[in-house]
Amino acid sequence: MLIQKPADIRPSEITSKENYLNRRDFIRAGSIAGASVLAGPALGAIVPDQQRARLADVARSEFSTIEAPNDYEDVTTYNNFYEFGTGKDDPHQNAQDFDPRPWSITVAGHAEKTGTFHFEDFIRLFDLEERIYRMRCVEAWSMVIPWVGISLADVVKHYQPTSKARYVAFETLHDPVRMPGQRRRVLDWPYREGLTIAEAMNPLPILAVGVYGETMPNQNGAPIRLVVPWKYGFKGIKSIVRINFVEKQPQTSWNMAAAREYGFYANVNPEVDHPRWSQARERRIGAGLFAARQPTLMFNGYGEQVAHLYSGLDLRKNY
Ligand SMILES: Nc1nc2c(c(=O)[nH]1)N[C@H]1C(S)=C(S)[C@@H](COP(=O)(O)O)O[C@H]1N2
Ligand SMILES: [Mo]
Repeated sequence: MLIQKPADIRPSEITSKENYLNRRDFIRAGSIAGASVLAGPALGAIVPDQQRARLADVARSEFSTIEAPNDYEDVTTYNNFYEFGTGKDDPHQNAQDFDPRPWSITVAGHAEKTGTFHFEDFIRLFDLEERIYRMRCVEAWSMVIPWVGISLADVVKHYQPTSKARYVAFETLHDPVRMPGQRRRVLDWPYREGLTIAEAMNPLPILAVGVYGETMPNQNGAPIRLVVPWKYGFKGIKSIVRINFVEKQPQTSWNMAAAREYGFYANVNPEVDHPRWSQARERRIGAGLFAARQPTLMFNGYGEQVAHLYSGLDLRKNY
């Protein structure tokens, strides 16, 4: 990392005004390849990506942690995105040529409003916010990531699910030409995830469209991905093309691959170990080679906001 950003300074205070766009420009910029609206010089020097643009007028949400975010390089070069390879550096290496625009999102199933929408039309109805969240991967590492996104609850309310809708299912783009990792059957593509309606209506989950005040880097799930901060990272499905309101608990990729290891709920829980490793502690990326692993918190520290969703549920059985 060339420049270490001090904690708790908004990206907007670091980056020069020229790099800012108004919201209309941001939306337009996304569709112009090689637009002149590049990341600030320091960021551009690390990860050149012609398509990134600043997201303007983004207020920080009260749900943000005051913990120091991981630096930009960690967030954008240490990734899990099997559509672009199974290594940590693969997504950053192999997703550079992925072009996430134009993009459309289909909303289907038990809802009053359904249809297929251009990405820009889909997000423009909702307020963008910055949400700095802890992310705990099931592999026992963690980061703090400054996302920019829209509230999933707002999206769900807008489409008006009917009483038949008990779950929301999400799907990633399935296109082995554009996502070369899908040519190997490491998972049953497309990547699939889901939440209960109550989880989706909680104020914490977001559909993220950026990090560090910029449009989403490809390797982080461009142009739009789910973030559910109290669940293991694999629930945060990337590059979403389909949102489906369903009656039955949907099949989810990691659960289909290894049900004993990855449950549908996947709430962060230091007391329920993965069959092959302990979940009691985590390695904070960027903390340094000799830093001690830190304790993992129940619900990743978001219990106050979400524990009520699971009252009466045996979290050992419903892992
Ligand atoms: N489509 C898709 N979404 C995905 C994954 C994936 O392989 N494919 N990996 C998941 C896992 S295991 C984690 S930890 C997070 C990582 O998000 P990040 O790379 O933006 O930190 O994305 C999740 N979303
Ligand atoms: Mo993960």
